[in-house]
Amino acid sequence: MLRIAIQGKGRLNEETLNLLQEAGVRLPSAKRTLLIPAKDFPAELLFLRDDDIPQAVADGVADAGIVGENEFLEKQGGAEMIKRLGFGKCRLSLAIPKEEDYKTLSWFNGKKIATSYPVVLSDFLKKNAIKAEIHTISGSVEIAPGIGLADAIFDIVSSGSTLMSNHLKEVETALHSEAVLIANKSLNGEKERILKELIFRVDAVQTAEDKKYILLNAPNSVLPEIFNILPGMRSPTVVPLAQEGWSSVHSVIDEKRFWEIIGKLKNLGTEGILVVPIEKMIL
Ligand code: PRT
Ligand code: ZN
Repeated sequence: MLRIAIQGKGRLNEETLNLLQEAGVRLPSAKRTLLIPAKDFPAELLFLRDDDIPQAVADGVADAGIVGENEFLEKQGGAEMIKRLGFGKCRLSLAIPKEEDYKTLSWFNGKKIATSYPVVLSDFLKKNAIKAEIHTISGSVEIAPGIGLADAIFDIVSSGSTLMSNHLKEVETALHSEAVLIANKSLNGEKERILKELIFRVDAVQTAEDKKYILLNAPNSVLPEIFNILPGMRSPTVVPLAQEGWSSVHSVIDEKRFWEIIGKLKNLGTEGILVVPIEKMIL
């Protein structure tokens, strides 16, 4: 049994549960308790505050966890980062009052910076040889300059609208963060095996996410040109149609190249193009 710590409520909760569900780690629909065994997979989910997840995994209270990279880096040591998960994206940035004239990081020398991420901030300042005072507060960091508690802040930014409504401007980004899968460094053989299976499944979900399955009908004369456009997993599948001289072609394409590929295929005289999402993909 692998115990996975995830955020109980908050920004990461829903997407974490979605990802786990797509990986076949489903929860019974009944009531939410602190610890719930998954259906059809040897794991149980432990619902925690995001701040507590890195430590819980480091201490072995949980075997693995899903948490923002910002929290993982702040609570240094212990757990091991396994994989980036592609959601919960944000950045950790320095912001200062809008009206300040800002040119370089040296602006921060001798200043007081409010943050909930003193460890990440202190690393960043050290790396850039800036000497500033760090004032740790646990919430509503963005109001600190307005009430005279600090000269600047170091906080999570996503759209930037919180900064704007507090008359602040983002001037430096220290970290681009997203949700990450972390694990305890000394799992036993059985837990290690379950974690490997989980990683395998998450990989399959992620690989499928930016791919589409495409089916189309084409005159046989243009098949060689289609093979140049459509890569497929090995190569496209070709099935003859009942109508003489025509085939059905099946392949997998990159979401990013979707419109480019469709344009080229239409120009070749293909018909009946169907594009369908792929749920899982094992390479
Ligand atoms: O209760 P618990 O301690 O578990 O939750 P929490 O309130 O500490 O965290 P939560 O749920 O707000 O965020 C969990 C994780 O989501 C963070 O650790 C980040 O990894 C990630 N994340 C992604 C964010 C944001 N985007 C985000 N925008 N976390 C916080 N914010 C805040 C930001 O601080 C700002 O004040 O949302 C506000 C709005 O941001 P703007 O720039 O869009 O205005
Ligand atoms: Zn928190």
